[in-house]
Amino acid sequence: MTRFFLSLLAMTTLPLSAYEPIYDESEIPPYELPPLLQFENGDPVENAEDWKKRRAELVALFTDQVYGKALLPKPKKLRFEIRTPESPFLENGATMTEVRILFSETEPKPFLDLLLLKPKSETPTPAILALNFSGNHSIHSSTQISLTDSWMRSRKEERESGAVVDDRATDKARGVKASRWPVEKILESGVALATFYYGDVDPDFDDGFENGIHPLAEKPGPGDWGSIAAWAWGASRARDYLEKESDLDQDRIAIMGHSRLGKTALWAGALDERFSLVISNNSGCGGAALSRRRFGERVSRINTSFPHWFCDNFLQYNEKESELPVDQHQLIALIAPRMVYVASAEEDRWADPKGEFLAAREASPAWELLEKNGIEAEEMPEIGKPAGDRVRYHIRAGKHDVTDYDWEQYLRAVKESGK
Ligand code: GTR
Repeated sequence: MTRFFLSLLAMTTLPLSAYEPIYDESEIPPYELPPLLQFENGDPVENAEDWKKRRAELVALFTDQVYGKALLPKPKKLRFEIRTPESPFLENGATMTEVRILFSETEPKPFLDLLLLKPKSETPTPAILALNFSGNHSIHSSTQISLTDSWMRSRKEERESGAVVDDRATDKARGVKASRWPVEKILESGVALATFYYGDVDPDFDDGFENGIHPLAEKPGPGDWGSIAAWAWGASRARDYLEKESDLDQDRIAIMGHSRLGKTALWAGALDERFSLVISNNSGCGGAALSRRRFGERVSRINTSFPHWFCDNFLQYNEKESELPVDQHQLIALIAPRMVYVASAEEDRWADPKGEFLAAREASPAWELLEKNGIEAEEMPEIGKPAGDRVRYHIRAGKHDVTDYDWEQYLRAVKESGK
């Protein structure tokens, strides 16, 4: 079936208006999670050698049934064009560099514009690569940062304020998302920040995969990439560039994303073992939350609102979560023995905070098998009290968002990550 037909089917079977989320624990139907430390043939997974093979099985299942296979390899010749050479940024000796990462060996498009902010330091620093929703210019009001010129998604407010005109960002969009990006605090803590606009890689609307990086690849089939896998592929290309930066501590580079970009961070970090820490901020359904709990947003709803995010095979599991061969604790486990941070917000019921906690906890046996500590606690921690070691979790007060509190925890975690 074509992607178009399948998404139509998803829409006709479940109109958005008829969707009723479960928000009451007593209404969650009984479920059983697919086992983590057991091969698909039923044999037990007992040691680090076994885990390598089990990990490969799980990567194959998530690729084929959930996110889809990336149809582009790592380009043989990735071109890096320095658009703004390293120059002073803000105070305290920090610097800014802008790099265009070109995906075609010959053409000027498609590309991803990476913004890299580095603190002053005599020694290589840890770094966080974080995907952004609204362009690099949206994270801080500094006019030094170039305005993104890719297609920009917009809400009514952004069109009314003139921040987005004809699907392009304007100067009024500078710093519009600054509350989610405490740039000064990040740099003062001695951590570098790299970021790119996810729409450079694949504009976030269902267009039959005509734009972004898709023209470089063949048309996706039912087990091939949706947008999350495409954004994750882009994050790995940004990581390719960061490898060249001797000012960064290559053993301590995290990937971070919020919401749909938290789902992306998890998938990118699961596949790309160069990320020492993977941060999922309020990622919810298709991210850190267990699909089988069916709490808040569930598979049928996400596939209806966003049919382009996952591969077409995933549409088969609308209202049939128990038939999924995997669940999201197994996605988190793919990050072992590196570090993972799953964060929830108390009022973000749509993303199922408890389902995010349970997935992180149920992933922890993978760390224990590899002689590291995950989350031992059975119960969810209190608000504002992070739990766990190499698998870490917090729930903070407030809504679906990224706050200074979240960043403070991530800055501490990236420093502790590494071998
Ligand atoms: C919501 C979606 C969530 C989450 C969020 C976002 O509409 O239902 O899964 O991804 O968007 O990314 O902002």
